[in-house]
Amino acid sequence: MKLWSGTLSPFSTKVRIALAEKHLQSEIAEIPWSRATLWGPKPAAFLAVSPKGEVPVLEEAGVGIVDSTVINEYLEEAYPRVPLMPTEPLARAECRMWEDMADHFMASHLTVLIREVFMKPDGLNRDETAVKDTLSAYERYLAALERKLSTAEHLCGAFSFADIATWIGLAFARTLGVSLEDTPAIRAWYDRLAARPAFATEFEQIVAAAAAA
Ligand SMILES: N[C@@H](CCC(=O)N[C@@H](CS)C(=O)NCC(=O)O)C(=O)O
Repeated sequence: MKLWSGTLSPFSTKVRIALAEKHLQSEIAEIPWSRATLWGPKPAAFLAVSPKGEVPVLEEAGVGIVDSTVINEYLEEAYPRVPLMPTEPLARAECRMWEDMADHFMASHLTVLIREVFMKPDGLNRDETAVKDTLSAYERYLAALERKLSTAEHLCGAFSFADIATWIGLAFARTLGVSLEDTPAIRAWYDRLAARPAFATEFEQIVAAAAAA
């Protein structure tokens, strides 16, 4: 197995954590990111399997699988020994819903914080309205998560892909102004997951890569 991945890509991190939690080995091919040039260079071998030019892509037996959710569902079907999805239909729907919500926040809202906060560390020319609207969107999302995690240890039964995707989205968002101070159930769940070796290792690598970017 080969994973085309970016250390600073939350979508790639979803797959890297899933591989580690499932105790699966994969060759990692890194697509770099820098403040100056963003994603790239992108080698021809990568573009050949990634029509959108996006990470992550998992190559297995000559097939290139694109999209973090599709990759993780493939891993679940091909390597079920350590399950990361529930089996009961309603719990599976709930799992997919939270993962989709996490993906939506990464694609639509985290990107605003990256553009306005991470890329403008001195605050110059920052679009404060966009930041305020984004933080309001996170507040509504966190309220729903807090309600769920006040009565459950995980998002859909046992530890799952939904927890992985939600955690990594919040891990990035927290470094850019989203606070978990007023959401104790999320905070406790966040800290429990952060203590898992796969999460701790990934987070260390992300912090180091962000500092160097
Ligand atoms: N829906 C995709 C989204 C993947 C995605 O947006 N990847 C970003 C990095 S986080 C990317 O590779 N961007 C490349 C570019 O903008 O050039 C997934 O879940 O894998």
